Amino acid sequence: MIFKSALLATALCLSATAAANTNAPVVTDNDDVTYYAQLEPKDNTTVRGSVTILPKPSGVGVLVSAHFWGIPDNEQQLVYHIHQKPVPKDGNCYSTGAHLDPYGRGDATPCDINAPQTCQVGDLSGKHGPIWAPDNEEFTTTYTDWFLSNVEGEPAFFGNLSLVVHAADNSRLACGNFVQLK
Ligand SMILES: *[C@@H]1O[C@H](CO)[C@@H](O)[C@H](O)[C@H]1NC(C)=O
Ligand SMILES: *[C@@H]1O[C@H](CO)[C@@H](O)[C@H](O)[C@H]1NC(C)=O
Ligand SMILES: [Cu+2]
Repeated sequence: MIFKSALLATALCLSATAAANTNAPVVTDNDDVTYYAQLEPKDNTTVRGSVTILPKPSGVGVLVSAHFWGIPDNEQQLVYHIHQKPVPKDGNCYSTGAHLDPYGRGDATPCDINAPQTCQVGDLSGKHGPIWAPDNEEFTTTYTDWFLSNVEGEPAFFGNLSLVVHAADNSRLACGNFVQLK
């Protein structure tokens, strides 16, 4: 009897874990390592740039520093994400899969910038704002993200994945892989 209810409790627990809309937990055990992703130059876009993800002294969260340039002067916002697969040798940004989404939130509802824990972990522009450069074709930002992990094997680990920049129509403009700097 005891065994049976333990099994039942485990099953209930598992189904709760698998349910959609699980909030991303704050990552508190990040390592002292830096990752960097540079967009591979593409002939059909002027967009270039990189994202550097640095450790914070506390190990709680990570510091994201993004720099993009060559942004078309058409007053449209670009978005950028960490995607769930690396860019293959042929450089095709459409081979990088969907967003890093370890808690199974899905794409159905847009990310609420005021509740970033409810967003897909890889949705950097959803959580922190789009690429927006109406005047000078260049955009720089730095922020803390609480939900990314730089520790291999953790659900929110991004170090073997890719950065993808999309146009306003969601087409994939440019992409590049994360590499560890130290
Ligand atoms: C990235 O590393 C994680 C381990 O943290 C592994 O589970 C996953 O399969 C790797 N992803 C790819 C696309 O190699
Ligand atoms: C850029 O070129 C690639 C390869 O030819 C193509 O797959 C992609 O759709 C193009 N992107 C845009 C925004 O035109
Ligand atoms: Cu994307």
